Order: sequence, then C-alpha cells, then structure tokens
Amino acid sequence: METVADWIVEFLEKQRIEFVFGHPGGPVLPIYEALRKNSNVKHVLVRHEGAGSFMAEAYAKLTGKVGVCISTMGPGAANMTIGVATAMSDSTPVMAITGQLPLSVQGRGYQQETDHLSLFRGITKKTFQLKEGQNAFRVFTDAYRTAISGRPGPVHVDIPSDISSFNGDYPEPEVVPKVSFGAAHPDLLKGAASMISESERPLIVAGGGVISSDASSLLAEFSKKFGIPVATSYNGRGAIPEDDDLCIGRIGEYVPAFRLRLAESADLLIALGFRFTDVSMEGWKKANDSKVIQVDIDPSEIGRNVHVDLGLVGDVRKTISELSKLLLAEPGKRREWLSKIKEDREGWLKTYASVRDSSAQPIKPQRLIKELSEFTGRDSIITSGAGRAKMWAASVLPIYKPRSWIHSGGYAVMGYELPAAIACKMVHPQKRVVSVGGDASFQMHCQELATAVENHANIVSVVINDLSLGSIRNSQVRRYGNVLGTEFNLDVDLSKVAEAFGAKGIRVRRAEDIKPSLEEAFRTDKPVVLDVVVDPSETPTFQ
Ligand SMILES: Cc1ncc(C[n+]2csc(CCOP(=O)(O)OP(=O)(O)O)c2C)c(N)n1
Ligand SMILES: [Mg+2]
Repeated sequence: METVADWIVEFLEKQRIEFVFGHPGGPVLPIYEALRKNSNVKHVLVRHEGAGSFMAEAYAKLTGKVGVCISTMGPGAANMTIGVATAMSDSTPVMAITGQLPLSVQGRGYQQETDHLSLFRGITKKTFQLKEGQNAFRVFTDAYRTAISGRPGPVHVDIPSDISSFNGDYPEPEVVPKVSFGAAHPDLLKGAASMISESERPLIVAGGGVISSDASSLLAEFSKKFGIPVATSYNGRGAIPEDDDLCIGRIGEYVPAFRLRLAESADLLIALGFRFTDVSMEGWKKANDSKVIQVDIDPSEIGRNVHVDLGLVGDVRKTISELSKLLLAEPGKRREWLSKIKEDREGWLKTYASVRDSSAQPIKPQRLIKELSEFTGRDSIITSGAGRAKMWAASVLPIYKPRSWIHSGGYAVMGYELPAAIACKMVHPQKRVVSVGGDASFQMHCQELATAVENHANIVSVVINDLSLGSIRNSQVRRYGNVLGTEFNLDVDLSKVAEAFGAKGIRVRRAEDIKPSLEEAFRTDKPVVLDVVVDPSETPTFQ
C-alpha cells in the first residue's frame, strides 16, 4: 500500500526527472511528504511560484525532459500560470501540479477555492483532475504522455488532497515513451527534393522545432553537404553554430539588416519547425516569386502565416534524414550565393566593430556584450527574457549549440532569465550559466537570488541597467513624443540587492571595468550580479 502522492513521485523518478520546482500550501502537503521520502527527485523551494514555473520551463528547454512545477491551490496556482503560458508559447513540455480542496468539500466556497481547470485551460495542451484514488495513476500517466507527445507542450494536473493521500496498490511506474511522428510522406519528400535541386538560392529557416526534435547536428550536416545556408528564429538559435560560414544568424526583429536582405533574396525558403511569426518576419518580406517548403509536426502550423507551396507534416529530424537520401551532394553548385553570405557577414562585422569596441561613458551595451562573449565562449548557457536587454543578447551574443540559448521565446516575458539560469546551473553545475536581462526584468524575480544561494547555483546575472523600461520607453517616445510609466525614479543599487541575498554584487560604470568584473564574477564561488549601468540612448537597431 502507498499513497497516490508516493506513486506520483516514484513515477517522476522513473522518468529521470531530477528536480521539482515549487512552493507549498496545505493541499499539496501529501505530495511534499512523498517528495521528502524520495531522495532522487529533489524539491527546489522557490520564493515565488511564477519563478518556479519559469525554472520548470527552462529545465525542459535545457534537458528535453518534462519540467515539473508545483503549487498550492488558489493564489499559488494563479502565481504559477506565467511559466505555464511561456511553455505554451514555445511548445515546452511542462507539468504544472496544483493542490486542491478534498473532493467532498469542493464547490462550497472554502478559502482559496478556485476553478483551476478553467484557470489553466487556455495556457495548456490539456488540464486534468485526479478524481479517483484507484485510477489516479492512469490519469497522471496520461497527462505526462500528453506533455511529451507530438508537438510538446504544458499540461496541468489538479490533485485534491484526499486523492493525493489516498492509499492503494498501484502498478510499478514505467518509463513513458515519447509517441513521436515519422518523416513526411515519401511522395512529398520527392517533391521537396526536386524543388531544392532546382533552387539557386535556397535558405533554411530553422525554428524551435529543430531543437526540440534534436535535429541540430543533422541540420548542420545537411546544410554543408547540399550547400544550403541557415537562418533561425529566436527559438531556433543554436540549431547551427552562429559562426558557421553557412549560418546567417537569427532573422526578424532587431537584427543586422544584411540578414534580412539575404532572406529576401532567397528563391526557396525551407522552413523547419519555423512558424513565420511576426517577430521572425519583421523587417523583411519573402520575395513574390520565391517558393516555400514548410516542415512541421503540427499540421495546423503549415501555411498559417505565409503561403506554402509544399507542406510536410512530420518530425523534423526524420524528415531531414529522409530528404538527404533523395538529394545529390553538389557542394560547388551555389558558390556565388554562399560567398555572398560570407562577404555580407564579414562586411557587417567591420562596420559594427567601432561601436562594439567603444570605451565611451556611460557604457555602450554593444561593448558589454562583446566583452561578455569572450567569457561565455562555446560552451556556456545563456538565458534571457524580454526588453532591449534581451535584444542585445539575441542579436549580437553568439550562440553555438542547441539548448544553450534558454529564452522566454514566444511569450517574451520579463523576469524569466534569472530563475531560468538557476535551473540550468542546477542541471549543469560545471558550465558557465549567464542570465542577461534588463533592470526592470531583474526586479520582477530578483528574490530568487536566495534560491540560487541556497542551492549553490553560481550563476552570473548580467543586468543591463538603463533605469527604465527601455524598450517600452522607446516606443512611447517614438509614438507620442512623451513618456509616462516607463522610467524609474529610484536608482536601486542592484549590487546591494544581491549582497542582501547572500550573493555577490558588482556595480559597473566604466567600460574598462567590464572585463575585470567579469573575471571576478566567474572566479567567485557564489551567484553574482553584475549591475552594469549603460547608455540608455542605445537601441539594438543595426545597419
Ligand atoms: C511580465 C511582462 N510585463 C510586461 C512586459 C512588456 N515589456 C516588454 S519589455 C519591457 C521593459 C523591460 O525593461 P527592462 O527589463 O529594464 O529592459 P530594457 O528594455 O530596459 O532593456 C516591458 C515592460 C513583458 N514583456 N512582460
Ligand atoms: Mg531597463
């Protein structure tokens, strides 16, 4: 005999989930008791359930496993929604568990009673409530399977406290295999192969689907073998190293203009798990006579935002693998197109160099990012959330590997980067993990520095401090010529905030201090906040 809660924790252990991020209240205590007894699934006590849900989301993006967050009923559940919504935007497999009143007293308006299923319905693939002790294990398994199957995404499981503490005999938990899709249909693959062979200037646009289907190394091979360059979305960053000759870089908002002109001159776009969203399409238009092949695991995404000439429904990795069998390697064929890409990129780097190396006071964010990139190198994990600060990281801080750019993606949510970095550091304590965010964003979840200190998650949090909600302030000035509600009057010394939580804080004001401060940060045996006061007039718009 064991409780449903014991079984759930054993089930998570069986799926090799190492961390559960949560903050308890009365109705989830049976689950906490089960977690206490199991030393292989570690509970991470967060200061705010929103941060817990961000950590679960980042854990899933980093590891490809399911991220689990847990809260009490009512206010805890409401706080937890933000990371779940983030997961929904980015197709991240997350399981949000809420405690609930016992079934016998539901519907009587007890303290904190909330309809959790309605609360989570619009931000999950599916919501579940465990209503019977005897079959709870089946429903829970189904919820988990839903999160990882097909196009992954978040699920919510509501657990009344009388169910979590229900005693019974349940089958041993088993590993739940991912129900995945195969490659697209062979006839369509043949069509795609002939479109690619005929194309003179093809361009692969790689989205988050390349990362989540673990297709990155295959993509790099494919691109090289057939001479097809690659551009990415925010979520596709790391699908191919950004310094690869065949990589144009991220396209869409806030990128160097040459990338957009190159995308416009392609005669064939091969979209791989790429959704042609507004942010990826900003600043450029597909040429009228260019063709589009779109591969996606979700049929509803095909043709959703642009006209598609050939849609392939299937797993991206398996589809690339099958497609490469149908194509002839002709590395010399598109020499002109490929050398133009290289030249344009090198040309842009030269023009960008002057501001990147600037020692002006106040600090130019471009200089900060350049210095930072020398410390992050090829093997770090970078997290980021929203605002101008994230644009800098998303535009000019190079990313080289899949699952090393952990970003709030489609939801573009403030407050994400710090909790996300903590989760990543807990998984990879030996790697450098750096969060890059703005001052406003940092102040949304800076309380999690305490969680970082408690868990020895020695992240480096780089705050690009312009004493404002910079990106929104910019839009206000542009549209109305005035500002309201986008400037802070109080200059909070974030380095002192860090110290109060037991982390190290360094405030940086001069360009020449950036490097020594970073050296110190990466040497320190504690989480570090680098509060970098920057020139607020700089925006991440590039020539
Ligand atoms: C939770 C949340 N609230 C509001 C917004 C809207 N928003 C986007 S960027 C931004 C300002 C961010 O300021 P900061 O973090 O300091 O970055 P900056 O733009 O100044 O570099 C705001 C308010 C958001 N994306 N997420
Ligand atoms: Mg700011």
